[in-house]
Amino acid sequence: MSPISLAMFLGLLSCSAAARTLKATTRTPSTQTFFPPNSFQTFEGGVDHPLSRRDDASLADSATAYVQAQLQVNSSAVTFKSGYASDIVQYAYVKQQHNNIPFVNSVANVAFKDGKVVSFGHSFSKPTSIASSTPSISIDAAVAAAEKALNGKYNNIPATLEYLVNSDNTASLVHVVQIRNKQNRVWVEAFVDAHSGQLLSTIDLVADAVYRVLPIYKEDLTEGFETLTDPQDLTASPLGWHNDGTTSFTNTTGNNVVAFYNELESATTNQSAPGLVFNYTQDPDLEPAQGMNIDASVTNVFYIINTIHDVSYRYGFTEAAFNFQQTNIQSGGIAGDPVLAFVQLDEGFDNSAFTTPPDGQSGEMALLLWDQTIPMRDSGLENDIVTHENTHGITNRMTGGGTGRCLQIVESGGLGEGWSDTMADWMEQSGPTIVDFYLGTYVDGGVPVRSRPYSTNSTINPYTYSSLLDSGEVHGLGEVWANMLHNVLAALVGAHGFSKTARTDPSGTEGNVVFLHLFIDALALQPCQPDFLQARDAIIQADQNRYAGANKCVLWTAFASRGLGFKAFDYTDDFTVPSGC
Ligand SMILES: *[C@@H]1O[C@H](CO)[C@@H](O)[C@H](O)[C@H]1NC(C)=O
Ligand SMILES: *[C@@H]1O[C@H](CO)[C@@H](O)[C@H](O)[C@H]1NC(C)=O
Ligand SMILES: *[C@@H]1O[C@H](CO)[C@@H](O)[C@H](O)[C@H]1NC(C)=O
Ligand SMILES: *[C@@H]1O[C@H](CO)[C@@H](O)[C@H](O)[C@H]1NC(C)=O
Ligand SMILES: *[C@@H]1O[C@H](CO)[C@@H](O)[C@H](O)[C@H]1NC(C)=O
Ligand SMILES: [Ca+2]
Ligand SMILES: [Zn+2]
Repeated sequence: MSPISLAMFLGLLSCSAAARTLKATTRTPSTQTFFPPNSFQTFEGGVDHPLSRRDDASLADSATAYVQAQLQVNSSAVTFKSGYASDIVQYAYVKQQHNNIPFVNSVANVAFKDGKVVSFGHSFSKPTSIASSTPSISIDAAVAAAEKALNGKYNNIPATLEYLVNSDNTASLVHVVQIRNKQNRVWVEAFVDAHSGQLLSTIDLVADAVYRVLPIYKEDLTEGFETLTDPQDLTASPLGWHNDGTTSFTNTTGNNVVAFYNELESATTNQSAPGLVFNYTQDPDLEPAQGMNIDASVTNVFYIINTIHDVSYRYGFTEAAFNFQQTNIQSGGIAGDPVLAFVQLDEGFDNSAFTTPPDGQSGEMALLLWDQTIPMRDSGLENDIVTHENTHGITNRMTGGGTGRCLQIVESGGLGEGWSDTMADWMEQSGPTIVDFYLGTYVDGGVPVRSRPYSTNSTINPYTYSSLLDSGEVHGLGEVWANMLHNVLAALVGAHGFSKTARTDPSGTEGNVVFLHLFIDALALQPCQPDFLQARDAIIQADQNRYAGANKCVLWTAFASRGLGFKAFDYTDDFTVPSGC
């Protein structure tokens, strides 16, 4: 069996498990979109493509020519969707098309380095029948059908006409419309058959953090607050954090994020004193909405999201790589999409979420209160939760070229949860000994929300690749991946030391710098709907691209230590490394 069909198999397994346990399943319509099997190849130093010898070939031309040659299709079947160059690699994302209409779920991605192809992923299909490319029903009729079926409202984002490959390998012509229901936290792309008017399926744009609820444990939150002066990184945010490219603000509005109380975009937090001073003292004895506590939390959330913007920007989550900014300073990407942060959102308790629409539309972070303690606790004051949520935006945007559609199958969603925990883990490590990491210790009254800490000690965290079979739920899968990456981080830091300036200086050679480069680079390389094996391969290829494979054996050894070794397959652990390591 190929890794691909395995991924789908795991997806099926986990659907039934998810239906039993997850809040997400009551929120999400049960109309998941089919994704054709994908494949992913990495080529170490690279292979030639048809236009290799043409110096003036554009990224779009090189990518479409390569895909045509590999898949033996002509130019009418391939369209360039997006692409950009990082400091070392050029990434291209293309789609299958028919009669100039692009496919939703048959896509490809090609990465080039020094004129050679270093990786290629695709989920192109050969449908047995393709619906007529002239719609029989109007967009208005499609909107009405989707609103009715999903009990939500069309949000007026312009509809598109696309082809959707179905599980029976036919291709339907669909109107794609976004439907929201704020009460139920539904926000989906809906695919409505443009001939029959039937809602065929949806893509869920919301990534939830669903946390385990454990006994109450009171804890004071005075530790941790510090007064920071000018934390903004002017390389990543040349306008600072309070200018959106048009206007200067003295509240928590800026180019990267607008942070505000509840759902009132007008309820940003004002400076407490002239000169952009935001000095609000949180009082742990008061409820989150009392005293200065709202302003303290909004200020913290604004600071964290801006910091994540700046750190991830330094490592490659730039405008061209489909990031979140109101105004794009560097070229590439679509502007007008700062993160909107809803602090103390009044839509339930004990949760938080991040929704990632395509590049050009704001990501939305929903931070709820936790009612496990008295007074209640505010997830905006737990940095690892804000970081976790924000990282969903990074991974959903960078995988597959800015569509927000490429971490949808359960195994890919599990990777997404893992990366989100890992980013928080990375942010909180402070020295050359990589310490165990507990996600979510504050909101839940002092009890971590994950089942185990991430650890290099396999007594403390025994999860391996085969543990995926024990969990059908994205956060459970994510724990396995985050524990592997914790071990990869520890191995790289063990090999190359630790940089205390890694958050602002990506030029170092230390292990934590190397780790974050590989983390970000691999997102752009991996295919749409990656599985664990493909995500691992993308990290190893990213090392080839950036460091000429200098860390290849360190990486293999770390992955192999947690069962994702050279011969790992079909959720069976393998602890071996390739020959030469
Ligand atoms: C591409 O192939 C399709 C059938 O596979 C054919 O109908 C079409 O004419 C071809 N177009 C070009 C530009 O060669
Ligand atoms: C922030 O302050 C500006 C005035 O400086 C105001 O126009 C704007 O509405 C405030 N932002 C929000 C989102 O409330
Ligand atoms: C922020 O300041 C403006 C003008 O100084 C004021 O109108 C607004 O009510 C303040 N907003 C909040 C949330 O206090
Ligand atoms: C912040 O406010 C407190 C009082 O609430 C004050 O003691 C402190 O000096 C202020 N800090 C700054 C930097 O303004
Ligand atoms: C791993 O954790 C176990 C349980 O806490 C402990 O007994 C053991 O000494 C640890 N091993 C190492 C190498 O630290
Ligand atoms: Ca953008
Ligand atoms: Zn999450």
